[in-house]
Amino acid sequence: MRKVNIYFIGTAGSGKTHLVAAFSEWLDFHQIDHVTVNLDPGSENMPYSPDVDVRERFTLEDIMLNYGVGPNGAQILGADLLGAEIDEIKEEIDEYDVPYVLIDTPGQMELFTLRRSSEIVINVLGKDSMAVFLFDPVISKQPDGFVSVTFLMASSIFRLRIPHVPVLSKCDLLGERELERIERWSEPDFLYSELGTGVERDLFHVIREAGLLQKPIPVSAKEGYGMEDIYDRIQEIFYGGEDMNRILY
Ligand SMILES: Nc1nc2c(ncn2[C@@H]2O[C@H](COP(=O)(O)OP(=O)(O)O)[C@@H](O)[C@H]2O)c(=O)[nH]1
Ligand SMILES: [Mg+2]
Repeated sequence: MRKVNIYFIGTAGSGKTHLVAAFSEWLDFHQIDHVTVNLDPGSENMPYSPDVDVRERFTLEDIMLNYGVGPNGAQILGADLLGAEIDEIKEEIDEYDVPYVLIDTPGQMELFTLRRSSEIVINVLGKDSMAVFLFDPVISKQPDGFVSVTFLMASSIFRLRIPHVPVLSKCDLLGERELERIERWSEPDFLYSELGTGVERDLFHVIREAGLLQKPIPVSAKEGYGMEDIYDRIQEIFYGGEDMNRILY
């Protein structure tokens, strides 16, 4: 069966793990087969039980003990170990004959997006891959924060070279007017008018020219909304006949 790998990527605490749980529940409810994979060796108190879990191979604590490093060193080593173990993780995933693989990535996004092991992971797990990229609402509710997160998404697209679907996570934390304002920032003129001068405006031109100014899908893992919209985007990307080379998000 064709397997689509969906990587959940975003800054620390943006809600990746809870969104994997909520999206998995939504798929269950609609009887759509899938498997959940946790690639974060430091994950604690998870809201779902991953079907495949890197923590069965190593945890951040194991790494700190075995290599005599602190928490930051352990995260970096963990990211590199992931590349070394990914063939075996793939074998575990392949035991499930399902169309969708939901992949929860390490807490700090740069551990996944900027390290070479992520290229290895994506290559090994397969070319039918995409990312759900989370915009944290606490950061994204200021225009300069929104632009900054858009740049983080750009770096992730640039490194991973797979389609990215931007979502605005934890929308239950935003008031109606705050949400409307963020949604309007995908209109270039509106965002431009809200930005300061100088470098903010220069960077704005870069993201607009690159076609990165997108309206993120509003979602809430807590209240369970937005899941259908994510599913629809996945369908469009993989089954909608769009040219994969042309889609970056
Ligand atoms: N209100 C609210 N909080 C959320 C939501 N999703 C996640 N959180 C909270 O945000 C924090 C970080 O979430 P987590 O999924 O662990 O983020 P990760 O580091 O990106 O995996 C946790 O305290 C969650 O309870 C949501 O949809 N709504
Ligand atoms: Mg997490």
